[in-house]
Amino acid sequence: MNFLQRMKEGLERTRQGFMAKLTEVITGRKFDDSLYEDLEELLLLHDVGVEATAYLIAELKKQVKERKIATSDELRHLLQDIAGKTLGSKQPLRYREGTLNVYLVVGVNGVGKTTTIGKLAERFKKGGSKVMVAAGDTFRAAASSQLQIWAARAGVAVVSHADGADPAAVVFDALHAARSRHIDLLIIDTAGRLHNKSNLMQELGKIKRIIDREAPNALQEILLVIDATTGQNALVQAQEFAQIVPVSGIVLTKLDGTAKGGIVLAIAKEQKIPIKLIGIGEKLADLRDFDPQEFAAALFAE
Ligand SMILES: Nc1nc2c(ncn2[C@@H]2O[C@H](COP(=O)(O)OP(=O)(O)OP(=O)(O)O)[C@@H](O)[C@H]2O)c(=O)[nH]1
Ligand SMILES: [Mg+2]
Repeated sequence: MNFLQRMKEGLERTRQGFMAKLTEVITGRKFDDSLYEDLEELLLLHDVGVEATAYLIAELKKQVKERKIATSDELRHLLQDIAGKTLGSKQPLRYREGTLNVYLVVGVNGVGKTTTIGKLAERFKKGGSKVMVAAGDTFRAAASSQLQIWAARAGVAVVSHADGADPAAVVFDALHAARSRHIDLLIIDTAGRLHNKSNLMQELGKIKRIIDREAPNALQEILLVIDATTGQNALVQAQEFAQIVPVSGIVLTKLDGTAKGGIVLAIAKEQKIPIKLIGIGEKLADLRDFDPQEFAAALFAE
């Protein structure tokens, strides 16, 4: 199965929810206000968000005139085109050869942080990098053993302390171990923080300061993992985390589990932070570099 095919499958719920209704809404319709109202409602219903929806509808109206769009098929292609442009350009995960790369993975509980780390560890290990993971989630019992299972599967080193230990101390140790063992990539897991718990957010700030201090020359990515099934709340999470640490990329997981894949458009339009990875399933290959054009194509393809 090729890449696009798998992507289409991963987005099947959204495709069936959103795209099926889109076809229903536009087929055989006159391009008048009532059509645009129905389209607007459809977009909002699928978590495209207020800002992105307003933008898409305005662009659609404008370009329908300019390009003299006449059929519903042309309209669908135009919408795909506009959606693709709204998603912006591809911004892959940064990685620099010959230095230490540090990925700090943050996000509320259950979004898929540890799973994402496991998949990234395996991907980079397979690519020839020396990878280490750090169990910075000392808050939840069994969190570090879950990470250890992933690390064992990927065949990478892991640094962990006892449950309840200071996560900053784990990170400190991991950074030193990474340096002495000439690690290329250190990926740090963190607790599933509740964004309204200021003490936990402060802890995250402390971890960030330790990385800055102990590995000033490392390439850093701070990845915020968001569960696509949480809908508009995803935007709130992004804002709150971004206030504590300089989030450099979003990982949007569980797109396979929702009909509301439109959240991708909302994030792209309302967040300055680029989506770098998306999760469309449980397999290793289901953690994808986010490619806006490929995504739009998979979403709108018939
Ligand atoms: N369907 C699907 N499931 C996913 C995806 N990513 C993660 N999951 C599942 O989501 C669940 C939670 O994943 P974890 O990696 O444990 O989440 P976490 O953020 O580390 O959770 P805490 O450690 O409790 O904060 C697991 O059952 C994963 O298999 C995805 O892209 N698609
Ligand atoms: Mg976890």
